[in-house]
Amino acid sequence: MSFIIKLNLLLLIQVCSVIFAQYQASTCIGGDKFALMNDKVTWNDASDICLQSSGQLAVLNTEEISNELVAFINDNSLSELNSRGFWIGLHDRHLEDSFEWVDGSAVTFTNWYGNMPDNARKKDQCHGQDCVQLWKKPPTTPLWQWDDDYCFKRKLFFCQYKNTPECV
Ligand SMILES: [Ca+2]
Repeated sequence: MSFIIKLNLLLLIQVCSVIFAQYQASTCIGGDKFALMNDKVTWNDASDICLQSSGQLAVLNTEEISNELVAFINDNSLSELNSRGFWIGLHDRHLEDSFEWVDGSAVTFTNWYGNMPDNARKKDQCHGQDCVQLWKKPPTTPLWQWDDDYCFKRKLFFCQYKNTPECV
């Protein structure tokens, strides 16, 4: 009996550590929770991790959401964790140069950096760059904008949890 209790307790601790170790910082924007996750992973893995925890890769489909997330990054010096960028839920994997949000919402607001997207093919002749990161260049500017990058690159990422009770 006590063995089973101990086993259950061990499982509970393991499950809890998985749930609670996932993100290192979060903020509420418009009733949704945006959480910076712990792992540097490919865009596909980032999307899967968000889905598995009942969320989605962050959808920054309005200027207000975009500005608030950038302010959160700057106010908390999150760039010190990764100065090159964070995966967000935007991609053109289905049709080149036809960008779509992971939740299907319309791409009306955009925040591309300089001459991006450029679908550079240097490291992937077949697909080019089909996944979008929130990017800061040069590293000293507080301005974060969108850049298409190779989906296989491993980056930190933001998950979005809609209508989270703690944010309502
Ligand atoms: Ca592309």
